[in-house]
Amino acid sequence: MKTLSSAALTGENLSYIEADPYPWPYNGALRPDNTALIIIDMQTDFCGKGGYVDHMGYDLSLVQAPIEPIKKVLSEMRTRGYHIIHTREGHRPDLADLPANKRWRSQRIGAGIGDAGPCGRILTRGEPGWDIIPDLYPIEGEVIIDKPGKGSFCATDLELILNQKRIENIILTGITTDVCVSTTMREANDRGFECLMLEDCCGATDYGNHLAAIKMVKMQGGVFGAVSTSETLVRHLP
Ligand code: C5J
Repeated sequence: MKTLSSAALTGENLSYIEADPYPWPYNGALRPDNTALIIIDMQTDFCGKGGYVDHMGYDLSLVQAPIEPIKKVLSEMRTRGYHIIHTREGHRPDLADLPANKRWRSQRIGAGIGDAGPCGRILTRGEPGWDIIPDLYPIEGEVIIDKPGKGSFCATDLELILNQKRIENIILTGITTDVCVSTTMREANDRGFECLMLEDCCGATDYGNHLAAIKMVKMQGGVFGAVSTSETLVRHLP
């Protein structure tokens, strides 16, 4: 049987997304069966009123900006049969998986993980604030990864699931660009996955950090992968 990698080598059936610093994916092997959209931490705690990020006093408009672009990409990729994966950062109700230093740091800035807030206990599994916002809520059949840390591979079964589904390419969206999206992209890149970040589908609590995180992906010829936009992706998606 002919594999897609051999198709790429012989120049057959290649599909690329216009991206910086190279047309993505590197081998042109872009198909619904080998490509996943990962939507990272689009939870009320990270972009909603009364959530964790709001508690910390950040401008919510920065982390809400990607909602509409992600909605468009999600709808297109769902329709075309791509794999869709959602993640949620949060901790067990007994906080057994919450490192003491992470708890201490959150309490120090008045947004203690596990403490009560207007959306329930902050970043605690099962609470209203911890769940994914209604606009981007997963549908039947989509994978949800619950993670205790920033990276989506740490202490989760994400790698096993990607391998079982024969996924080679990952399109990254969500919040925050400089923390959970960036950490996940780095973890995925080191595991051999070909990664694309959609810049308008990401947001950070600090706009300068958002731009810096995007810039870091593109250095050294695309050290972690490539960067594109929702509009470009939708235009080129096979
Ligand atoms: C943070 C995240 N910033 N989803 N989490 O704590 O980026």
